[in-house]
Amino acid sequence: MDKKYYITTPIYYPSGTFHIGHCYTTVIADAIARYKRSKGYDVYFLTGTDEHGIKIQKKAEEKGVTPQEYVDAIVADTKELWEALGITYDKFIRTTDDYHVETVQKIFKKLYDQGDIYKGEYKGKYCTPCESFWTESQLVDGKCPDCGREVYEVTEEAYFFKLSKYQKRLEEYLESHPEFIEPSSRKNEMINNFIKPGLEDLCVSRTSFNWGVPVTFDEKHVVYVWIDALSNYISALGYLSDDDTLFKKFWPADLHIVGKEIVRFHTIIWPIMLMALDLPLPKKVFGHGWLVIDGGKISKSNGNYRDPREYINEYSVDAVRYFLLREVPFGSDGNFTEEALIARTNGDLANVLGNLVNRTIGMCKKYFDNVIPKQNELNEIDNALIDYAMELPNIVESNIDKLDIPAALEAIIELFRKCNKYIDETMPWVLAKEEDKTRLETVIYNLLACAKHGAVALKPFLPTTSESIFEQLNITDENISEFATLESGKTLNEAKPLFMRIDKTL
Ligand code: ME8
Repeated sequence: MDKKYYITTPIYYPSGTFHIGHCYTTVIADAIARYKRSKGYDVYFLTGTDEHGIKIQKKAEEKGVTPQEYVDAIVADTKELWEALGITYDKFIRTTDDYHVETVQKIFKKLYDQGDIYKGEYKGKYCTPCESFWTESQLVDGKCPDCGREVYEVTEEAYFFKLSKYQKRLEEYLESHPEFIEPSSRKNEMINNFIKPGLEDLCVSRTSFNWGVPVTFDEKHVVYVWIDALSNYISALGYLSDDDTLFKKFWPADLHIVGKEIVRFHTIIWPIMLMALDLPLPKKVFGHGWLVIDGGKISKSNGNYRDPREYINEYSVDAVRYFLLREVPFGSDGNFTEEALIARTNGDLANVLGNLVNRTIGMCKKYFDNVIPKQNELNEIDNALIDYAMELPNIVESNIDKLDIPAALEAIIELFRKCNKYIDETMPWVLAKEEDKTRLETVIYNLLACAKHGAVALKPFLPTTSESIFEQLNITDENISEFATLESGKTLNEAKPLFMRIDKTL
């Protein structure tokens, strides 16, 4: 079996503080990376920032700082946010890193030398106040999509990348690799809306601003957007550098997770770039939906912005991670509201998971002085619960393989639900009263063991919670190939509430 796994998020524009929507992609990628590591894969998880372009240049000018100073501050802040969210990336790439700039220059030159990039004229619409170029299709009612003002026809010397030359090869590839774009609805959209009508060559350089990677053989030009941005996935691994060990080991990527609006660039421009460079294509591009508030994408310009760290501080990192991983059916859009975050935390985390662990450890203290009891003879009710706990890793795995993280989490919470029901059915307080010690031991043992199985399954998704359960159970080993691995006679640690019920009216 191929035991390496290369997973990436998009590289983010550092054009302001990040919002909960950016956290969505990153937390999903982190959970998958952690899961694959737990399955013994050698994982390489890449994230980073996409730092060039006219927008960044203008923002820096507005602030009276250099573009580099401007992005440095945001990148430092971003890294803090990822730390607060428990993101375990292996590398953080910045497109202003020297090695990336050099690789982009080499790629651009290579494509130029082999005739895939050529010099031409860019004709487009220009908005003077915004200093932005737009294509016809980006305009809104023929006006600038940013400020709504008139735009003017301009002509500028530019380099173009011959997408058209590779159209047929791309179509054939998509036909023969149905797993390449997921969900499949996005694949159909790409083929029918963008590829079939005919690919136009792509403008890949600009002369009207200079905050970008300079074209080595024509210094007026800087590389424009996608060749710079997409190359990050291979420059991060040392492609075309003196040391390409990581590239040889990890390329092609196993999974690029991207938002739906950039699926097009990752499934048309990126595969064509790789074909032109004679490199294998990534195994899968998954296009997820957006987190929306009242139907609008969360963003500063939409006015529905709050710093994700406020939620982390108020509700805990795992409450935020859980919400992001569980709430939105993967692939679709999902609504983000603080009410929904609170409802998820109170419902699944406090009432089901937290309550079960707390009750179980509390009963062990009450009836057995905190010492793990023996597991005696099992009956039908026990076996039904144990069978589910033993099946859980397979259910989680098959859902992760489909990238259906909400379903994987639902299956884990279901174990805790079943345990709460098991308590109602077995009524340990009655067993205690009737002094049926043998049965009481078994019931409490099974509940403790289920808490362990649940904690192991939760680990990639809610690492802090999982660790806390392990600590309370006084265990470090994760052997779950058998059910009854807890050591009878061992003392538990003090019970600690995992999630407090949030009583807050918004
Ligand atoms: O597109 N909900 O950067 P970006 C869910 N630099 N996802 C969201 C979101 C929301 N409300 N808002 C943003 C770029 N995202 C390029 C990528 S890759 C070679 C270059 C997601 O900062 C968005 O869908 O605008 C995208 O996947 C990611 O954040 C980065 O967006």
